[in-house]
Amino acid sequence: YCNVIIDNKEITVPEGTTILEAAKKININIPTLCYHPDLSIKANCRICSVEVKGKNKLVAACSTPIWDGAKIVTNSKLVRDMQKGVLELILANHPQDCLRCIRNGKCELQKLCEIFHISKSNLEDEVDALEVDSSSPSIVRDHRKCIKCNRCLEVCQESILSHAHRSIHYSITPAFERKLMDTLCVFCGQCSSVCPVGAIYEKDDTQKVWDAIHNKDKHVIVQIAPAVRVSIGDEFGMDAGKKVTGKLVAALRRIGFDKVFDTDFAADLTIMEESSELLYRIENGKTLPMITSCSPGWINFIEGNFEHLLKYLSTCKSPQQMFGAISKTYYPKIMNIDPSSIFTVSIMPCTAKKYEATRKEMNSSGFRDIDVVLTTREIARMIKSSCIDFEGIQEEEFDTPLGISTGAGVIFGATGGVMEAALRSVYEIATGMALNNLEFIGVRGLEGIKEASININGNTIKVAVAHGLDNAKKILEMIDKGKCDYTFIEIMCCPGGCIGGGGQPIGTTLEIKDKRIQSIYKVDEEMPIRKSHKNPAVLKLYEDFLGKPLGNLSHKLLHTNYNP
Ligand code: HC0
Repeated sequence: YCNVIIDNKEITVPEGTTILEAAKKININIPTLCYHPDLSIKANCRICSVEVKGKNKLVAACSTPIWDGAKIVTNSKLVRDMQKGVLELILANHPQDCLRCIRNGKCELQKLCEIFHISKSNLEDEVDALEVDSSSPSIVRDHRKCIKCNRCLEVCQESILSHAHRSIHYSITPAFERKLMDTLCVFCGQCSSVCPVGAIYEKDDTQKVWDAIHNKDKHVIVQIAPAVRVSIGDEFGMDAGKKVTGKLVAALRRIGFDKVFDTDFAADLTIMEESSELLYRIENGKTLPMITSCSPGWINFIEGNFEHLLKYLSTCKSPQQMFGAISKTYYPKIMNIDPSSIFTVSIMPCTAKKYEATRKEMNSSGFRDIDVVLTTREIARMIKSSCIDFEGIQEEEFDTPLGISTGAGVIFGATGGVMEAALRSVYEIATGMALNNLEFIGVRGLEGIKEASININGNTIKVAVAHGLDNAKKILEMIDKGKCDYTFIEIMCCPGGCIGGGGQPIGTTLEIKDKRIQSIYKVDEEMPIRKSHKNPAVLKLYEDFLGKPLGNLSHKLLHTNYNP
């Protein structure tokens, strides 16, 4: 242990504790910028410098382990001059157009400037005239705003970003300064959720939605992804993980959507198709293992890097796209509406979903499955700009029938959820017996690769769940080497699954992800129906329209194939 004094306060901390961590324990806030609790320590911005008392020496608090007998001062003149100097240097190379920036009010640099009363750099303006990269439908890179903290580079699952040039021309960029669309970027958006400023952000599609809502000829419907209901509360200062489904439904109606539906309905539909596909493959000796296909970042990854393994993917479209296809066919039929007037919006925790919706093959109904995808952050902006008191708004129910769902649908939002939902149905469909214990604990939690097995009609089916592309790669390499004995595999691109998607509120950490996961399982527990194949609205959809899972119409509308 080390006995130390920080700003005249004594504290004892275990050896190895950094100065930043020790200060936090006694509620002393040291400013940080490149530091992020879930990423490695870089110490390259130096804004967290503190003074070693009596030595006239500054050290970086984020990276320096405290030592026994240390006397640290966090607010001396030396420290304050250093902090202001760092901020002025950054500002000298940063556009000062905060009102026009997407991160206005949520920018860590802006916050620090406010704290230190810095409104303008006294240094000469050196902002580079770099072009904004808006080549992808998911993410925008505005290099001029980059403060070179390296968070994006570190969180990038595909190592798309790297260092280039030296001195004042130093930059973080894809190799050869390519545009994102010309790289193997999977558009997961993790970079955008850790960027402390507005240098990487979700492509804002909110105006398209406002235009549709204000167009009297459009019938505008919206679906809410499983993971958004336990995350959007963060945007309104509510407790992390708080379930706010009813408030979100109410807020979307206030904004002007004609109907508010649930992606969980389509998740149940996906389970019907995916379970049937799995059983068909098992019973007919077709390609196994079968791998889930609902995470678009994951699909981009396998298409870009392992095209020879595409045959292992389920042919099911994701729930987002299944919802879209149904919203342009079955829904207008039962509502007696012209399908060309329907405008379908998705609220997703994910930036890659924007890309998925633009894929050329996602229009088998004759219309685009999905017209616009908004991330959690974008819909929060729409709610705020509608002056809605989100925390105070009275909860409302989803519209029917595309708002009816089960507990199996909602757990899609956490890693392992698709697998658990599938197993609940596969077992009952294949054996005709009731499954008593619905909770497959083995596939829950944040471990990188999880395994479980289930006995179906005397055969043991081994399954696996992976999240994050490093883990996905391990699974693919096992398959490639013929060393994979799994029958069914769930893969989600983002660490933690969709609750940790790249379009989720800024400030998402591991701790917050964990709270969202717990909340999602609680929602499942409280649902009256917890198995997808018992969803009455899905059963009626088959009875009145689709026929049966894997039938001709299902194939046309709900399945797809993948491109290398
Ligand atoms: Fe997900 Fe989904 S669970 S990918 O994470 O499967 O984005 O929340 O909406 O489509 O349902 C995201 C979340 C979805 C889809 C569903 C799946």
